[in-house]
Amino acid sequence: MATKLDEKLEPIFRDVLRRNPGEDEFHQAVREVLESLGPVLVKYPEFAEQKIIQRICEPERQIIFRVPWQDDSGETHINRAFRVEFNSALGPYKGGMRFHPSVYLGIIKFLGFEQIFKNALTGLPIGGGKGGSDFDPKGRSENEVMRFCQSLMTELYRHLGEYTDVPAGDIGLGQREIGYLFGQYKRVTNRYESGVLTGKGLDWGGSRARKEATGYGTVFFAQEMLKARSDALDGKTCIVSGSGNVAIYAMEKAMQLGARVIACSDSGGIIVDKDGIDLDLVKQIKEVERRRISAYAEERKSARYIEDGSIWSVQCDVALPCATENELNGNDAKQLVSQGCIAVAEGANMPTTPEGIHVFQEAGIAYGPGKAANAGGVATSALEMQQNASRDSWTFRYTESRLEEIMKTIHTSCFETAKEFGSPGNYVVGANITGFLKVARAMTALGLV
Ligand code: NDP
Ligand code: 2IT
Repeated sequence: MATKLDEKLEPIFRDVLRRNPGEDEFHQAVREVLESLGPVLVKYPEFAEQKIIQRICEPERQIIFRVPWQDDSGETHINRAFRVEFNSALGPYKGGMRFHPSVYLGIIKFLGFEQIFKNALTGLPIGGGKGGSDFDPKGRSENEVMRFCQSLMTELYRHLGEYTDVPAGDIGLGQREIGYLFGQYKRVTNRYESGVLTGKGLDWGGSRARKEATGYGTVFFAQEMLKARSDALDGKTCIVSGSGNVAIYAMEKAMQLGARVIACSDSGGIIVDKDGIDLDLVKQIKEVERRRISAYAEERKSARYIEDGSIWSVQCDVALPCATENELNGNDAKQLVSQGCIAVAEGANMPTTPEGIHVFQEAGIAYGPGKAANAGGVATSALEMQQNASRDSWTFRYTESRLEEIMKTIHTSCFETAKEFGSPGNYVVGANITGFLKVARAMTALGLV
C-alpha cells in the first residue's frame, strides 16, 4: 500500500529503521514525510548534499529519566519520562508532554518529529520537541498527580527555559498538570519565567483561546478545505472521536459554524445522540467531573452508548479524529467514504493509518493531516509566549482572530505547495513540503550544527 520511496530516500529510511529499532510509530511518521520529499530533492539537490533529511531524522537531544513518587497509601512507584528535543533551527524546542501508559520512546519521537514540520507551518519562531511519561493519571487523586508532576519537574527543569525548551499539554496533561509543573519549576529555579510552559491558567500567565485553540483550529482548517471546494460546514453532519481537550473544542466550533455534531467517544466506547451532542453536558462530565463518556447516555434520553463501538461506522459528512494515533484504519476509511463522508480534518496526531490515508486520497475527499489541521494549538502556544515576553494579555476575540488567520495561511500554503509540486489537492504533500522547506532553509543558513 505504501508509496515507493525515491531512490535517494530509500537508503535514508533504511537507516532510520536500523538506528531506531522497534519504534513503529516513529518509522510511520518518518516514512509519510519522506514519501512527499522526492520532488523536493530534484528541485533542491543541495539539501541532499548537505544531508538535511538525515539530520532532521536524528533528534538533537534525547532525555530519558526516572520519576519516583509515592501514592496516597505510601507505596512507591517508578515511572519513566522523556523529553526529545528534536530540532531548534526555527526557535526553542516546542511541543507538548503526554501522560499515558502507552508512552515509550517511539511515541515521543513520532510526536516530536511531526512537531518540527507542524511548528514550521505556523510561521512562528518555534522548533520541535515532545515529551511525556508512561504515568497513567486515570484514577489517581489530585495529590498523587501533583506529586508526580513535582517529581518529574525536579529533573526536567534543568533542560527547560523560555529560550531553550517550552513544553505544553497533550493527552492526559492539561491545565491542572501545567499548574503543578509550573509551580515546581518556579520553586526550583526561583524564577517566575512565564514563557517556559504554555497552556497556563488565565490568572497566571495563560493565553485566552489556548484551551480552545487546537479544536477550533482544526475546524477552521476543515472549513477552509470545504471552501476550496465551494462548500461549507453549515448544515453538515459531523462526528468527532475522543472527548478530551481537542475533541470538545472541535465540537464547539463546528456547532458555531452551523454543523450538527452527533457523536463522540472515549477509550471505553462511543455515544451517538440523534438530537445533536449536548456540549455543556460533555464538558461537565469530562472537564469537571472527569468521568467516562458513558455517563452522557445515562443523562440524555436521545443518546445511546455503544461500548467498544467504532465511531467511524456513524454516517457523517465530516469526520474529525481527535483522540489518538492510528485510531482510523483502512476499513474505517472505506466505511466513512462509502457512507458519504466528504472531509476529514485531523485534530489528533497521526490518527489515520497509511492505509486509511490512501483510501481518502483515492476517493478524492478533502483530507487534512494533523500536522496542518491541528497546528492551531501550538500556534496559540506561541502567541502565549509572545504575550508572556511582552507581559501582556490579549482579548479572546483578538487571539482567536490571530488563530483563524494562521489556520487560513497554513491552508493556503499547503494548497499552493501541493499544486506547485504536482499533487493538487493533496494536503499531505503540501504540509510536508512546506514545513520541510522552511526548516531545511534555516538549517542550511545556520551551518553544520
Ligand atoms: P485529552 O487527554 O484531553 O483527550 C484524549 C481523548 O482521546 C480522550 O477522550 C481519551 O479517552 C481519548 N484517547 C486517548 N488515548 C486513547 C486510546 N489509546 N484509545 C482510544 N481513545 C483514546 O488529550 P487531547 O485532547 O489534548 O489530545 C487528543 C489528540 O490531539 C492527541 O493525538 C494529541 O496528541 C493531539 N493534539 C493535542 C493538542 C493539544 O493542544 N492538546 C495539540 C495538537 C494535537 P480516555 O479519556 O478514555 O483515555
Ligand atoms: O501536538 C501538539 O501540537 C500539542 N500537543 C501542543 C503543543 C504545544 O506546545 O502547544
